[in-house]
Amino acid sequence: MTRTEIWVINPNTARAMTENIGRCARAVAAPSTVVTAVNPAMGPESIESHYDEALSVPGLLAEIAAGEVAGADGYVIACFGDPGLDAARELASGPVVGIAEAAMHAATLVGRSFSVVTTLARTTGRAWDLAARYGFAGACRGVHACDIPVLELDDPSSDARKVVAALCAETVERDGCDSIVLGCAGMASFCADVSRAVGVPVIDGVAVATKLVESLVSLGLRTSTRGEFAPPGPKRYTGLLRDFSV
Ligand code: 2AL
Repeated sequence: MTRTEIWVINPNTARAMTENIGRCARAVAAPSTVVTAVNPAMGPESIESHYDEALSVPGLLAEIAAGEVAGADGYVIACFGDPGLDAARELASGPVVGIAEAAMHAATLVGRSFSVVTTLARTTGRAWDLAARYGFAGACRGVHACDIPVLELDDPSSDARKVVAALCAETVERDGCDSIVLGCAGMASFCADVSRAVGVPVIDGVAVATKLVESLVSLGLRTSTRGEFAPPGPKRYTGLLRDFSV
C-alpha cells in the first residue's frame, strides 16, 4: 500500500489538545497512513466565539501552506466550526475535510436524524449554520451545550467526560435522535465511553474526517480547481499579513 500522509490540524494553539486529537486520528488510520498532528504557532488557545474562529484562520492557513511544502496528501480541520475550510481548499493540492461536515455526513449514513452535543451555548448557532450549509438542517434534531469550556475538556481533573456522556444520554431521550455528533475536537477521546453510555451511534468528526481524507486520497479524488476552489490569484498582503501574499 502506498504511504499516505494526512495533516490533522487543530486550529487552536493548545498543544496538549493537538496531541490528543492526533492519537484519536491514529487510532483509526490505516497502517499505511501517517498522521501528522499540528497546530498553528499563532492564534487563539481555544475557539469558542466567532472572533476566535476568524482569528484562527491565518494560523490554520499557514499550516496548510507548511503541509504543502512537506508533501501532505490531505488535511483534516479539527475544530467543529470548520474554520477556514473553503480557503484551505483553495490552497491545498489534496482533499481537505472539516470535522463538522465529516460527522454530519456520517450521521446521515447511519440514521435519519442526529443531535449535536457541543461546548458553550454560544457555539450552537455555528453548528446550526453548518448543518444548514451542508444540507442537513432537516436531519439535525437539536444542538445542545454542556457549558464546559474547550480547554477544560482536556483537563484530567475535570468530570467533563461524565457530564458529556450524561448530556448525550439525555439528548437521545429528549430529541429522539438516531445518533449523537460530538461538537468539539476536544471530545474526540470521549467517543468510545459515550457510545457505551448512550446506545446509539456516537460520532467523532476527527475519526470520520481522517478516514474520509484517507479514502479520498486512495481514490485519487482531490478538490476541483475548475472554478471557486482554484488557487488564489497573486496578491500583495500588507501589515501583519504580509507573509500571506501569494
Ligand atoms: C471547538 C473545537 O472543536 N476546537 C475548539 O477550540 N473549539 N469547538 C467548539 N464547539 O467549541
